[in-house]
Amino acid sequence: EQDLHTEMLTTTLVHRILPERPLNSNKGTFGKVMLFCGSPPYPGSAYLAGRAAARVGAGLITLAVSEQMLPIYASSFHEATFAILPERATTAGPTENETTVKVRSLIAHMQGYRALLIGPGLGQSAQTREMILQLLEYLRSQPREQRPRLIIDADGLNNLSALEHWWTYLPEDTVITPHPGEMGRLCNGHKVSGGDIERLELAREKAREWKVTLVLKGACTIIATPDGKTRMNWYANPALASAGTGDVLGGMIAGFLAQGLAPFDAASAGVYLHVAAAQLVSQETGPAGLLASDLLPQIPRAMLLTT
Ligand code: NPW
Ligand code: AMP
Ligand code: MG
Repeated sequence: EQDLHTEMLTTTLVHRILPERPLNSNKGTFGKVMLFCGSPPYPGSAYLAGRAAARVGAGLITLAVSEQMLPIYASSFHEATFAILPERATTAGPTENETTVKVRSLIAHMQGYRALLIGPGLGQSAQTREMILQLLEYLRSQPREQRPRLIIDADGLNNLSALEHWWTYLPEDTVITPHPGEMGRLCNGHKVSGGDIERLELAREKAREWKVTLVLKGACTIIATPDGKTRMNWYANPALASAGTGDVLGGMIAGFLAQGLAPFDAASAGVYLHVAAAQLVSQETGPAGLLASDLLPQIPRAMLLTT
């Protein structure tokens, strides 16, 4: 018989999880987040995810962007720093291509970072896929304590789901955050259907099989770990059914990973506070018309309200 036990996300549980803010802290205390996100059709993704990571309290946010994209972010996100990935890179030898040079540059910038978010708005070009694979290979080669914790969302997942046994490319402790469309692609194109109990069982089974912390998004979001633990968030809010809200969630979870939360707790705090922030927006505006960016200033308030 299958074990359906699951823990509901509540204010009390999230309050217990949230990182402390010691009086004598500095930005290093709260960790650095690197984001490999955004591409010309989707610049907003990196902005939303990066600011969301900052809003949950991470110390420093760095966007890895091409020179071409830099002006967009530099003029809108003044607190961020940038890892500028060289375009038309001069290669050091015959075996090195432009992709390798970009990845090497990103890895050099990533030293000392505690979280890495790959995916929102990245697109699905051959070069992007190759960069992701090279980054994953690097992360897998590093000792656990010396590499950033990884979260993969959106096009990060779409680029992987085309590969057979895609999950074997991931380092340990990875968090993935598919919506049902992305989850279907990760499951060999099988559509994700059924009610919340079926989704809970699917999430539990796949988190075990793929050895990931799986955040299966939806009106009811389910979080499952490789060892069979699950949590659920019941606070549905249709205001969240709008573009860019998933990018905000990915950034929030990355921001909590940077503060040292374990993957299951980082995902739980992110999911709960994402909806809590949406409730604060909807108190003013109702169930329609939420802009993903409206969530951002409400995130610290939502955290305050858990105390
Ligand atoms: P349908 O149509 O509802 O039947 P895609 P995307 C399904 C970036 N963005 N329940 C849905 O099914 C992202 O980060 C950038 C059931 C449809 O088939 C990505 O990199 C923005 N089904 C990229 O754009 C703002 C659901 O999934 C498919 C479901 C593409 O991401 C927007 C749609 O998903 C966006 O975040 C649910 N709850 N949710 C920006 N401002 O820069 C989704 N589906 O094809 O993966 O497209 O999610 O828009
Ligand atoms: P994405 O599709 O990647 O932009 O992600 C959408 C985000 O909004 C996910 O975190 C979903 O769980 C959340 N979301 C969408 N619709 C609802 C809803 N009706 N109630 C609660 N959360 C929702
Ligand atoms: Mg998304």
